[in-house]
Amino acid sequence: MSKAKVGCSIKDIITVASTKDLLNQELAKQVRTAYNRIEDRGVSACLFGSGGTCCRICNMGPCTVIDGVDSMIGVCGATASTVVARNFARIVAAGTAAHADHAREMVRGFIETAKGKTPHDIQDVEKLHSMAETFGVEIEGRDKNDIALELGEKALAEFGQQEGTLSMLKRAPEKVQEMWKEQEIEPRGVDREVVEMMHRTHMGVDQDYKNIMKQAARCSLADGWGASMLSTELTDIMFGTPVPRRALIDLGVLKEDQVNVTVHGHEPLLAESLCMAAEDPEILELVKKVGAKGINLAGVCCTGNEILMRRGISVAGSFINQEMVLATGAVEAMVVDVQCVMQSVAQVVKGKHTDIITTNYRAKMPDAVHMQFEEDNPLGSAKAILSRAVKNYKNRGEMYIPKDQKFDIVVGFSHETINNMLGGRFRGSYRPLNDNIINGRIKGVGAMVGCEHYKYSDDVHFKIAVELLKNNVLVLATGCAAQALGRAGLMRPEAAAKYCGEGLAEVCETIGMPPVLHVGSCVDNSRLLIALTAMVKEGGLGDKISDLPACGTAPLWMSEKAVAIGQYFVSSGAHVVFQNLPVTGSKEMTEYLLEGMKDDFGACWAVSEDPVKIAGKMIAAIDEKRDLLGINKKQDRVLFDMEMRRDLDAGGTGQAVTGMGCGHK
Ligand code: SF4
Ligand code: MSK
Repeated sequence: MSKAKVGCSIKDIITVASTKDLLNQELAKQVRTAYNRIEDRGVSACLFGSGGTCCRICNMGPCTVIDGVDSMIGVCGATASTVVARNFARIVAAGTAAHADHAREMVRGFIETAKGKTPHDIQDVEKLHSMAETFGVEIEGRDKNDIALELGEKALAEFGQQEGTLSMLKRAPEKVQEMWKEQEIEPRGVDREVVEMMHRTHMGVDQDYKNIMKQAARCSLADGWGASMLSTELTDIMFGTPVPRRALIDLGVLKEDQVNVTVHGHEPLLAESLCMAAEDPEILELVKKVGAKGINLAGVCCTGNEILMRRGISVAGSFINQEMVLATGAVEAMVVDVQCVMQSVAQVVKGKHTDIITTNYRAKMPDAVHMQFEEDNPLGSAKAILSRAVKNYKNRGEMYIPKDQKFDIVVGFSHETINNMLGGRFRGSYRPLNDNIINGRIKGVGAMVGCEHYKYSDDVHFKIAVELLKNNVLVLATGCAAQALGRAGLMRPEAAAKYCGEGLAEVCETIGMPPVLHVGSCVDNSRLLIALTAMVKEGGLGDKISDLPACGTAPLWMSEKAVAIGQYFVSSGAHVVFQNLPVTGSKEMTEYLLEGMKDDFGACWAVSEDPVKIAGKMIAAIDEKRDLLGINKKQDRVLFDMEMRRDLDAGGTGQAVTGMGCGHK
């Protein structure tokens, strides 16, 4: 596969047409981007860093350790396995901390909303009641805001909880809960697991790689089933659970005659407030005054996914496009909060009219404008930010928008959408999915999640997805991976006929769904845990997540969050394939991650650099589960006759298809 080598031409690894087009323009040639920096970096990656064997956790080091070489252990005697495990576990802790801090902000916003102190509302009462049940909050005869307030306070308390277990764990299949108990990895409190992980990886504490990894597993579960799931669910309750919508993606969503404001980061409180402020008469008046035809909000990265899923707002670009979005010269402001914002964005806009506006005291950067998002005045903050952006419009100079580059996508596949789409609004069910997996029309489910980066060609996600679809594996996608697949045209119902094997194509065409379902942001990987749990509970595919013919990948992982996500999937029983892991410096750790974890959690990690091989490993893992379930027999092709279609449609499936037309922007 194409891989960026030091000193090679990075253009070899760019396949996204809008990026190619823009980089060929004089305007874009004036800015330095990650593509230039990759080309210019004069040193190759450190082998100790790549293999996880560089330890700098005490001042007797840094120590570079070589596995099996006695003279190359740490000054303190730490072996390669200990060093690699500590480094890996700290990645999991950092990823968990990022999701947890995001989740805490959402819970605090949820509480403020329940108190009536924000312009938001409790929108999904059904989900509110279900979450209340999980947290033991009484709902009978109570106002929705009362319930929400008690729920929010109980949820917030679980971040600092010291004893017991997190309430959300009860949502997992019983056998999975039993496994966690047996392995002693049930998280007690969200923050506690991160703190304990950092303590145990401090110099001279936990020096048994398996014991370190046990805490890494517990920490990751505090992320997936604790923080992330909490964030997703409370965000849905506040801003609405996603339903299918049509939208657009890629640089072409920017508009020449409008004020373009891009929102980048992760926490949707800011983005939702900006969406509301963009409709405010005062702002619209200001827009008119500067001679623009409107205000065009567009998403970047996971904030983009949040407002895409809930509002159908177009996405200008994913992680690797953040500099490209600005290089167009057409953006009046990029408003950012936390995570995945490259420091270079402030340099890309130097000399341009564009403002980079940081909004969170936790995330400032040099050369950006800081406008604190005030939690007790979200609309006021959002209006102040937009006013500044609108005023910039008059100063717009040279610009280039690759106009033809925008692609139709259908998004909004929350667990509830999948449930209703398959089983019908009134008797939502995963039965049709399970049945189609059992009868072989669908081989299994592949989750494609996580980030992108600049080391490999940017069509890796597409290549993996095409292999999976051809082999009748339904793809569920989140994060920047989802955006890459949307940009590649796989999130349109028509893609089913072009890319899927016969069985999957038939199911997609009958239901009218795309073969790749956009499930949300990186926090929303928790929706995948919910979907896997629903498949187990529906019956016929075993009684644990590890029994399911399902497998995940985050091929172009960049962020520490992706490793936390990978680990919580493995700790829950779902096999995952990554492109690489920083554990190769220890034979024991490599063997434990790639094999041994299976004995403990029923699933393990796998690695491969090549996209086709990644897909092959996922398919092999799915086939192995099908064999164990006894459902891997070759099925005769059965065409859906009218009666079968009626069966599917009786539950409202057809409605779900036609219902997908909403919200086209
Ligand atoms: Fe070196 Fe041990 Fe200190 Fe790590 S903890 S830097 S291996 S002496
Ligand atoms: S934004 S974590 S690059 S998915 Fe969630 Fe994208 Fe990965 Fe950031």
